[in-house]
Amino acid sequence: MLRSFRKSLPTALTIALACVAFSATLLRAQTSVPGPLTVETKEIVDETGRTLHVPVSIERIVSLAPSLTETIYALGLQDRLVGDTDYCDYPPDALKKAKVGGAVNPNFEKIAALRPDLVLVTKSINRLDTVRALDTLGIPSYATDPHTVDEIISSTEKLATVLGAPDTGKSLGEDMVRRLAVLQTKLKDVQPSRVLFIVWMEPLISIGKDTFIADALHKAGAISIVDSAKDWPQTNLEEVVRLQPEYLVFAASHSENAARDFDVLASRPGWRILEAVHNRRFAVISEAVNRPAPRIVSAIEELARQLHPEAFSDAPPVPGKDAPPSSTPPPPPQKPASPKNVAEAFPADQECPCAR
Ligand code: B12
Repeated sequence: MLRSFRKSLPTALTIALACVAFSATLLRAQTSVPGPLTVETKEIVDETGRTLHVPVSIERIVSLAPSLTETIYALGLQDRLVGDTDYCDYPPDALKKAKVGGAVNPNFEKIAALRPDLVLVTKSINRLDTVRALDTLGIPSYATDPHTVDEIISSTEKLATVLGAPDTGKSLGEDMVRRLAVLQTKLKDVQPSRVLFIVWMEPLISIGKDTFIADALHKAGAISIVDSAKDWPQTNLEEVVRLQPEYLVFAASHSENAARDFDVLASRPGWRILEAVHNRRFAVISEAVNRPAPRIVSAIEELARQLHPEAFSDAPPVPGKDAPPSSTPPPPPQKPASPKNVAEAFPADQECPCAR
C-alpha cells in the first residue's frame, strides 16, 4: 500500500503540475482585471526554517491537513478557510469546505483555482514533494512541525500571529496549558501504564520517542514501550512480546476500524500470548491524538480517564451525606479489564473517515 503510494506519487505529481501550470496561466489571464498592482507582503519564517512572502493580510487559506483545519477553526478563522482536504472532518463544518484531495496527494489544480494567499502544511502528514510543487506554482506554503504537546501549543500561537490573531492564539494556548495542568494534578500519584500505541496494523507501525504522540501519552499517564529514534517505526510481534505492554492503544479512525483492529490482532497467531490481548486490555481514543492541534488535549484527557479511572473519582463525598459509614471504607479502585467497550463505541458498520 505504502509502496504503491510512493511509486505512483511522482508520476501523478508531474502530470498534475503540467496541467496546473497551464491552468494557472489561464487563470492569471482571466483574472487580469483592473485592481491593485501590488499587494503589500510580509516575510515570515515557518517551523521548518523556510522563509516565505505572504500578503500582510491573509484572507484566503487552504489547509492540507486535518490538524491545521482544526486549528483554524479553534482560532475562529474558519471564514478565511477556502479549501481543505478530504480528511478534514472536524469540526463537521469543515466537511463543507471546497475539497482539494488527500493530504498526501492533493490536487494542485484545485488548490490553484482557489487562489490562496497561503497554503498550510505540516510535516506530520504532508510530503516535501507537495511543498516543492506549490513553490513551483508560486503559491506560498507555511509548514508546522511540532514534536511535543508544548510545541503544539506554541505552534498554534505562532500560526495565530502569522494570521493576524495573536490574542486569540494566546488565550487558546493558555486554555490548553490550564487543562493540562489540571490533568497533571489528578495524575500526580499514578504509576504510568506501559502501552503499545498502534498507528498502523499492516505493517505494524508505532511511535518514536520524539513524536507529539509519545509526549501526549506521557501527559495521559502512559509510556510507550517502543523506544525508537525513528518517528514512525515499524515493529513486530517478537519485539512486542518481549516488551509486554499493559495496554494496546488505538486511535479511533486512522486504521479502518479500531474495534476490528483489536480483534484482528487478537486472532493473529502468537498475539494471544500478549497479556494485554489475553485480558482484552486496550484503549480506543479519538483520532484527535493523531492530529497535532488544540483538540489533542481532549484526547489526552480521554486516554487518562481510560487508563487511570481511579484518578477521576468525583469530588470527595460530603461527610454525613453520601459518604459510607466510617467503619466500611470504600473499596479500592478497580482497573477495568478493558478500559472501554470498543465494540459498543465503534459498531462494525461505522466506516472510518480515512478508509482507503
Ligand atoms: C505514520 C502515519 C501517520 C503519522 C505521521 C504521518 C507521516 N508524517 O507520514 C500520524 C500518526 C501523525 C498520522 C496521522 C494521520 N494520518 Co496517517 N499514516 C501513517 C502511515 C501509517 C505511514 C506513513 C509513513 O510511512 N510515514 C513515514 C514518512 C513518509 O513520513 P515522515 O517520516 O514523517 O517523513 C515525511 C515528512 O517528514 C515529509 N517532509 C520532509 N521534509 C519536509 C519538509 C516540509 C516543509 C514538509 C511539509 C514535509 C516534509 O516528507 C517525508 C516523507 O516524504 C500511512 C499509511 C501507510 N501505511 O502508508 C498513513 C496515512 C499517510 N495517513 C493518512 C491519514 C488519513 C491520516 C490522518 C488524517 C488520520 C486522521 N483521521 O486523523 C492523520 C492526519 C494528521 C494531521 N496532521 O492532521 C492517510 C493519508 C491519505 C491521503 N491520501 O492523504 C494514510 C495514507 C493512511 C490511509 N490510507 O488512510 N499518520
